Amino acid sequence: MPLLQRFKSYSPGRVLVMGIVNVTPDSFSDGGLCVSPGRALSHASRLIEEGADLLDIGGESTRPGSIPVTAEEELRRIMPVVEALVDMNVWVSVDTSKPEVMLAVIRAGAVMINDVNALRAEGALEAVAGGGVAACLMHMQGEPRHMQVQPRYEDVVAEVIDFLRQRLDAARASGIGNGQLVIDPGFGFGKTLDHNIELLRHLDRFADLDVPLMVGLSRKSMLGKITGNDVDDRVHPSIAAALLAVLKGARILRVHDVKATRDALAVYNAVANQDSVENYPEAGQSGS
Ligand code: HH2
Repeated sequence: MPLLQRFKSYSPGRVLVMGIVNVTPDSFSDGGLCVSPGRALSHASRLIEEGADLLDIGGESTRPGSIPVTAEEELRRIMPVVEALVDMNVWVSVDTSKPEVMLAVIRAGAVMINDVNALRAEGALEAVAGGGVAACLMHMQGEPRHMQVQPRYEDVVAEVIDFLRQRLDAARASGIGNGQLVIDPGFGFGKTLDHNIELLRHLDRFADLDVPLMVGLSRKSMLGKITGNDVDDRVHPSIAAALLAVLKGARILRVHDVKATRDALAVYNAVANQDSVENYPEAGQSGS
């Protein structure tokens, strides 16, 4: 069954919220928050209570300039968290580009591999196809260590779409079902502020690829550049960007701030999907 329809909460107009759990010391906005499995699990539980549909567990930062870690270190960080969340029946996605890590987390029960490298590592396509899980294919120019050094495009939207089309073809050719595929333009991954804004402005063009669109705009530096806000003060611009993305076709939002995103989506759904008024938490109350 296609990925999105496997969610209990699925309905055609519904947007899914993916909560971010970075089990890393150096992620750009929450590095160090979840360094131990215990802290990662209590953060994960909070995101589930706040309404996350699935969680994305990461053991290696991909922020600009970040230093790669070994597969062993990545697994040491994430495996206890992945296993505990699977035991709790949480839908787990794992943010990794390494086939060894993919194989281990798929064995442990992860339902999705979120790869900022779009399954380009040797053995990655086979790992996902063999595991029968979903995959998010993301666009990145260069690699994290140097990707923000003069990114260049003739036409950023066309080039990102073209790259994703090729990766979708490769994924399908390796046996990954079309219903298991998700794409992501990769905001901030080898892109200037102008490139990011251009992508967000034309996000509706990604509908041509005919698979669900995920976006990761949460707390990103492009929002800091636009507002002047530090990384710990980017909830409001993150919500604005997320809603703009939804209006242009995004179906999965990868976010740090689940409660704020859910609240914004409740307002969006009331208008766009004509949610029944009886479903609102305070429907019986009068007032402003
Ligand atoms: N952004 C980050 C990491 N993974 N995956 C997808 N599909 N899309 C994204 O935009 C994306 C991603 C970077 O954010 P974060 O995980 O918060 O930081 P870090 O890479 O420093 O751990």
